[in-house]
Amino acid sequence: MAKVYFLIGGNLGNREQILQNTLNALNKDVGKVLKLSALYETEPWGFEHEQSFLNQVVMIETDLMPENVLNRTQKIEKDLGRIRKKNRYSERTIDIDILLYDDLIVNTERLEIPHPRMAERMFALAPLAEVAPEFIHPVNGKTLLEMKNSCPDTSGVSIFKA
Ligand code: PH2
Ligand code: MG
Ligand code: MG
Repeated sequence: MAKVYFLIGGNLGNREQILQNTLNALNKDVGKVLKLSALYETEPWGFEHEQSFLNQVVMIETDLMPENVLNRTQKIEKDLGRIRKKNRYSERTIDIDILLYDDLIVNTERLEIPHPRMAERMFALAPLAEVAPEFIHPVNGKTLLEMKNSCPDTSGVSIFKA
């Protein structure tokens, strides 16, 4: 069994309800949910929008290979009403990103694990370091807490619901 850390979040619709529906779908179609961070309210990163995000990290135990995890999470995004725009970053009901899959390194056309931009994103590192502070990033060798503490991102991140 592999342990996979996901970042889930969105800024459209009933954000809290959509995160709950996402957790239920992950638990059913990907694997057992073992750990959850608090819910974080986070400022849109990389684009402007009037509605802030709710983000959460979830740790799941699965026997699916990374590509199959991605297939399932993309299906869940679609089922929950995700509409992809052409812009690189834009508002959305739900995004499910694989941050870490054990200490595996994957670099394919479809999938990069660890998530290549997590070091620059407090909206990912704050909930991730809450759930797994001592986990060592397989590429840079730092703990997730060290990564959070050295993250240069100053965008707003606060606990919405513990
Ligand atoms: N996801 C992005 C881009 N910007 N900003 C916040 N606050 N939260 C996100 O999950 C997020 C983002 C790309 O997927
Ligand atoms: Mg994302
Ligand atoms: Mg995504």
